[in-house]
Amino acid sequence: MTLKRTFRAHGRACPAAGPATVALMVLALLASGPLAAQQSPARLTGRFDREAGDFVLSLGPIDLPAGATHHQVLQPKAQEVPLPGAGWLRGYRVELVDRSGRPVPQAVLHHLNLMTPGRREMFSPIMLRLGAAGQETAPVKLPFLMGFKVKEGEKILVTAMFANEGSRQPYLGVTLRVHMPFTPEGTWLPPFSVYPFYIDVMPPAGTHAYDLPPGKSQRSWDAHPATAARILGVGGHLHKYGTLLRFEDATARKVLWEARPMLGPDSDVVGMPVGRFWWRGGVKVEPGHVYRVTAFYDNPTGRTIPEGAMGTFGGILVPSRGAVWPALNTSDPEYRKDVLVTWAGMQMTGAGMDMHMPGMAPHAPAAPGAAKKVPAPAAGTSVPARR
Ligand SMILES: [Cu+2]
Repeated sequence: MTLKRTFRAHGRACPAAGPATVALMVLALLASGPLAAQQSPARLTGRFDREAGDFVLSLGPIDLPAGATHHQVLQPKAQEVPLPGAGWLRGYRVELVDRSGRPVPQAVLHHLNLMTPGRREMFSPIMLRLGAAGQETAPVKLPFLMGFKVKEGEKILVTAMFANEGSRQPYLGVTLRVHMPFTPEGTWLPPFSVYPFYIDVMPPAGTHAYDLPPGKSQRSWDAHPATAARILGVGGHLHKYGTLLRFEDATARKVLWEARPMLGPDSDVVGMPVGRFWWRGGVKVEPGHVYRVTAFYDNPTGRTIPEGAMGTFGGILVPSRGAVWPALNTSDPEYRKDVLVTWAGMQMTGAGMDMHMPGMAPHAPAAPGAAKKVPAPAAGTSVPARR
């Protein structure tokens, strides 16, 4: 993916938002601006494509003037639709067409986030993330016979942002379609039920890009699962100058997975390896342990890059035998903040993000998931940079 572009987009898109500033940002957003005064006509609809076997989300129409930054586009609001039936979702791919049905390049997709507002994440109380996509995200497909079980009428919440920067071609009446392979309940060969999970190096709710200091740096987030589970596959997302993403059991002082980004010309991050563990029954995680995600960067520019970094880790897991998925707590402050930020359209998670369901990513080589001993971290601090 062209991280340079993602990166610039992030620079403008993700105003630094600590918890204290989010409320102010909401107010600022609600206050009148040239675009805030206008309502986007874009509506979200869902239908079942029986022929393809896909549940299809459609969001549009969206007008993308030539050269428009995401600030100059009338962005669709966060919206949700109910699923028409019970079954299993098995991945997603995005498609964009203009009002005449002509294909529109995926480069106009700044970011897309798919959530199930009626459920929470395993490692935090925020809404469950089903997936994310940006301009370079390839189709995401769960391994054969794995799926995320959904109920009839369950809602899918969609946030998306568009831009047409660096293009002389306007695109009018654009519709974003998200095709989600769907296996209805009652099938003769039901998929094995798995869940997505997501951990960011920034706090769960709010903006996830952060300022990248010059030189070597690292940022960590500690979390624990609400119940015991087995992680079947993982992946992640870093920006330019990212050098390593690590997931470790801080309690057991064991690295469970780490990967260096794949680099393209200009040292742009073009992808991240994925880790696949299902062949060995998964990697066990338990509520009594602390798990740490760390993003390592080495910024050679000699200056701080505003909103220049992200560190996102995610994958698929199954609750251990006898464990049940944690219930949503709508009074949890972190959950409430997530809802506020999401519906205000300010959530920047996942611009250029590969996915939350790795192991489904085509072309991504498996990374060694070998467990290694790491130096003992002091409680609540980051592990020493070890590159
Ligand atoms: Cu990013």
